[in-house]
Amino acid sequence: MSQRYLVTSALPYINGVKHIGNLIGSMLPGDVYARYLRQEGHEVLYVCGTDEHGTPAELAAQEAAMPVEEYCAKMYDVQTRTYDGFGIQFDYFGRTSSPSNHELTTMIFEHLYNNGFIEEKFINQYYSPVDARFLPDRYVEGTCPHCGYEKARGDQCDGCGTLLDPEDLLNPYSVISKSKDLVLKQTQHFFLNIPKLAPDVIAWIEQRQNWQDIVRGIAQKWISEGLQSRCITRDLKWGIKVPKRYQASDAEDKVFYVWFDAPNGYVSITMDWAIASGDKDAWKRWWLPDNVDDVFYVEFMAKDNIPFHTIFWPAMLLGTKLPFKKVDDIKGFNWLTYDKGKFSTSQKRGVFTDKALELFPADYWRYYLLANCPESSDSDFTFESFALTVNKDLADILGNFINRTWVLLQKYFDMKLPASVSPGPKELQAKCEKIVQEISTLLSARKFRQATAALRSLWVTGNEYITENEPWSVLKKDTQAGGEILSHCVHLMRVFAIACAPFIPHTAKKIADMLNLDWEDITHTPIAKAVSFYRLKQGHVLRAEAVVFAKIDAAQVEALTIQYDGNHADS
Ligand code: B3M
Ligand code: ZN
Repeated sequence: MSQRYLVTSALPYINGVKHIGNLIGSMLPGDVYARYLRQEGHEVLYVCGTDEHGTPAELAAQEAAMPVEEYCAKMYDVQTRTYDGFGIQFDYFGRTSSPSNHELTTMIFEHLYNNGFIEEKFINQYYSPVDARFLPDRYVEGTCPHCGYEKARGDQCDGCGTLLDPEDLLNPYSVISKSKDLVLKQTQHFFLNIPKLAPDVIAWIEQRQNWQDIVRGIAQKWISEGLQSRCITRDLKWGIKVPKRYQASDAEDKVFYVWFDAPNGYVSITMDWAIASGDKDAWKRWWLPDNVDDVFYVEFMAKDNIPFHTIFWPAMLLGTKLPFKKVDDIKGFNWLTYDKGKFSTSQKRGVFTDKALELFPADYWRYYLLANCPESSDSDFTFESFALTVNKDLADILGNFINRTWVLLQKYFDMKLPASVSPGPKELQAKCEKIVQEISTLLSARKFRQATAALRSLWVTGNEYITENEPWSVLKKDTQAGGEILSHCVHLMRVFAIACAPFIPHTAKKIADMLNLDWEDITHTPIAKAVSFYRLKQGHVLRAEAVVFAKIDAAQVEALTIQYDGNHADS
């Protein structure tokens, strides 16, 4: 198939380091999928970047006592380095504050305006005399009228998840000064006329029967609750400015609402990738292809982002009347909870991505998170279950198999492959063939939890083979026969490296190094073809240094559980 694949992960907010739940809810599965497709030989473009506008960015910069541009530049670097540490292989990791996104978002607004999908309204908005400014979204907090949660934000209630307008809040106060002296003042704003776009959006969604239930369900819910016009401008300094010529002369300066510019970021980041790769028009092949079916576009995100990607952004794109590529499939994720509760930045509850990498190697996290991916329901992180998974699957199964093979090769064969055996005993081969097919099918269907379980069963198969055949005993009597068993194990390790590559690439690379094999070759062999048609030659030189998985002991689990429970904020 000549289809090319466009992959995006929800753009992480700039306001701080993300926790491991954010990682498994978008970027990590996006990476596994993109790596899998590249390995299959497909042309892939995987883009992501920081979402830098809106009140969260302004407020976080204020808290850090930094100018917002500087704060964003710093956090962009921090996030870039962190994802790199996890081995997330973006083709480009950009920023929504880039000039290209300013231009693109302005262009999209103008098309929507000219096509009659933008309404201008004068609305009442909270103004804080103490702060001498309007208070958009998160600058106002108060009590949720639906659930009574007392720290509901002006845009959404964290207690019950309902989307709110600041005026819905009871007992509102300014987040900046805590002042309750707020007055409603009239000011001009622009709205995206979603009701007018609704027939097109609904017809478009109707063609998306392949979407997974959680995604269709959330989209249908928004539609059945009645699509309403949404305000797309805000009274903020930081953001993409609404062109002056559209603003009433007495209006305060407005910028676009963060959700109006963030999704355009997928396109503008691709434009920045194109510029960096030396062909500034290369983005058009992905977003304005001659034939939309030449590109298969998959988005990865957590469930709270689904309404914006199924309705709001498609409505914007449809309203431009430009032939933009729109999403083919959305992979939505439930929540990863932390010890049965929420991750919390302010309370330092849970493991954040920068700390995670200081604690354990990236592949421990990748493997654990994929094995426990919150796909069909929420899943819960505890250090206890983390240690159990690492110790059992990585150390006892995969590590033990590799270790036993390597010790014997060193002892009896001076790290040279004893025999040219391939593809291995019939039964073992058949078993492995079946599993690699399964892994490949599951990855292609974007079922990460099951795919990881299948990967594990491949390691189990290897481990059972070596346990049942006892090369350590055979070698004492028959070097030839023992050498053959070990050679089958080496062959299996190559299969492991190929199958592991999208999931735990650092480990896969180490195994390839042990086998003295070319990494390029490993990452260009489709997983389903890992078993057959390969022959390592007798005498092939192997490398002594082996991959090790250090076990996590009970004392360490206890210490970490206490350290990250949110009651030890100095950790
Ligand atoms: N930044 C929300 C989030 O990080 C938002 C996603 C934007 S995707 C265009 O969950
Ligand atoms: Zn609520």
